[in-house]
Amino acid sequence: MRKQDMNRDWIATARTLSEALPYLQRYAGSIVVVKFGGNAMGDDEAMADFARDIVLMRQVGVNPVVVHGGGPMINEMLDKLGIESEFVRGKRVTDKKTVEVVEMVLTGLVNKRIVQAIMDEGGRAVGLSGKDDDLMVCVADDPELGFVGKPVEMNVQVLHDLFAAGIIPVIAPVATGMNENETFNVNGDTAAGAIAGALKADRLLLLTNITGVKNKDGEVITQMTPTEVRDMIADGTIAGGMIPKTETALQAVEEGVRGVVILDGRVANACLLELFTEHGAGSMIRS
Ligand code: X2W
Repeated sequence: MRKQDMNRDWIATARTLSEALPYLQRYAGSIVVVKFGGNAMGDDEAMADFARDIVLMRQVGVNPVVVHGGGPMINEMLDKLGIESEFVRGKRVTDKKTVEVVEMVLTGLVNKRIVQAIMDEGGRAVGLSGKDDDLMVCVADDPELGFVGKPVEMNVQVLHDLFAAGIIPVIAPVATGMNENETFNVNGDTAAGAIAGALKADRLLLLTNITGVKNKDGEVITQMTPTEVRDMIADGTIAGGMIPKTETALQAVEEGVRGVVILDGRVANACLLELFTEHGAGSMIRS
């Protein structure tokens, strides 16, 4: 009895692998940028699951790039230090003291936690921020927001060098400016979109804590064109925090990313479900 059950399991596993072949072939050699938001990061076990998916992608010949957020972790540290911060149109108003905390939390705690998780799963990861090799150079996004950066110049050669070496880049959304000694806090989605655009990535996966873009009846829409997204923003179907996400997606598609998917990162194996199965996950935006 026990033996039969085991046989069934293994046969199903083998079939699953076999069915993945066309998807593995489609994505071999491609570039997939994964935005891992602070809200999508769970406990250590969920982090290990995410890391295993990323290592698996690399193992089957995909070039994954992880761009992370960490908003909740920044909030926690600002609270501890008694520094208040507010959000305007989804972005943190960032003064000099705040940008120091943002840089410490993102490039230190959060970035290294992800690098370590990938290493623990047997991959090779290197953590960097937009400052490293001038990867992402910014100007001030809006005077009202202080040191919040808008990417204006991307230098992605370092990422190609890491791909060639089989190393997974893990990027914190902190950037350098045009002037000496400037540090900018960049929204994680904005940074991921700019990096995916500069790489002309095959996919940008925006992992968050919602199941996707919903229509007026609250159902997740699985496929959308940029025109449909613009119409849904105009008529208010897309609102709140989904606006910056979909705007990032539109810009990325305009810059040559083949498809952007907004999906729930808390679902087990979300990245694999999207890339390597017919099922897919979340909402895909492509022309
Ligand atoms: C974000 C950077 C982190 C981030 C912040 O300070 O919270 C701005 O708002 P999530 O977890 O992806 O939200 N920067 C300018 O984007 O984190």
